[in-house]
Amino acid sequence: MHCFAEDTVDDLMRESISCVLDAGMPIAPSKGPCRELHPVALTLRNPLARLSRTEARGRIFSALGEACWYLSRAADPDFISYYLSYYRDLDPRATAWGGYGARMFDSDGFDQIGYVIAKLRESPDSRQAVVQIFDHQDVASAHGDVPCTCVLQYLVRDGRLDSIAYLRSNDVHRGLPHDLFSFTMLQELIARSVDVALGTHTHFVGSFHLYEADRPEAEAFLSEGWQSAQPMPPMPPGDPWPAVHHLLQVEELLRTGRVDPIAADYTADAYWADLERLLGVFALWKNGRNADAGELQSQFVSPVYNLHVAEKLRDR
Ligand code: 5HM
Repeated sequence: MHCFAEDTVDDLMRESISCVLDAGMPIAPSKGPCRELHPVALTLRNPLARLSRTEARGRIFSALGEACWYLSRAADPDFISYYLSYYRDLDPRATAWGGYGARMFDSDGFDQIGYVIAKLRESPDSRQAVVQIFDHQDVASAHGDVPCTCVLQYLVRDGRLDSIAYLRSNDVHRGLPHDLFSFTMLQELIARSVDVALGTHTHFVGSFHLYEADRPEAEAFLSEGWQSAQPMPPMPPGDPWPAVHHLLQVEELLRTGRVDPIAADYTADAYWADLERLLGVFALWKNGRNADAGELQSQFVSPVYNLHVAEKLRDR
């Protein structure tokens, strides 16, 4: 068992990538040769430190897009393909099958996240606040996308919400930073909904691997010696779901080109407006309009995003 506990995603990635490179065993699954550690436990002590400096190359945008995809409660393949090119190569039926959003929020008509919130409000010591993602149906017949996340669990202890994930399989270079972003955003949404503080996030992984094809980028990340990205500001207190609803409305308008990112109806709340503006910057970049982003760029309230936005806009 390999255990890592760090304050930031970047420190977790540095420690765990180094260990995969040093001690990983070669395996040859269908998606390509890898180095693998098994099993692995990673604890992110500060879930707000969910941004990786590697995300300055664009992962903040795909990670936020993927989180919105989950929150949209659907599994629309076009939605996620807009943010992550990996899904463009996947059969849309596989993406629609494997998407987490419907499983989390509308699993055979049951809203698992709503259940977790209600359960923890009513009985904070509960051990039943569990969200199931992987299902036996995923393997009972062949599917192109079998969810890697099996289960998420939430525990309120000492007035803080801890989140625990079990993943049967996790790719340290691409999957891990995205999964940590979405799962800790979800953790913070649940913590606000239950009105408790944010605890830690622990990620248990069966197969923790680095594809040989990603080794050069992973080694470059280790050798660059960057400081970790700044933590995100905390989500405002109170019920976050109206703000999520607005975020998803703005996201859809931007993604489908029905609003100009310069003139979108960004919300008044600084925290949520920054997230909406990140999606606006991404929409400009997608349309080759990097040069138009100046005004939008100047409207960010938190300085945390400056680096990520500036680097995205340098990327043409
Ligand atoms: O053969 P398998 O189904 O495990 O391949 C899926 C690949 O996507 C693995 O490398 C897995 O680790 C990665 N993955 C991830 O890291 C996939 C998902 C989607 O469920 C995820 N994290 N959330």
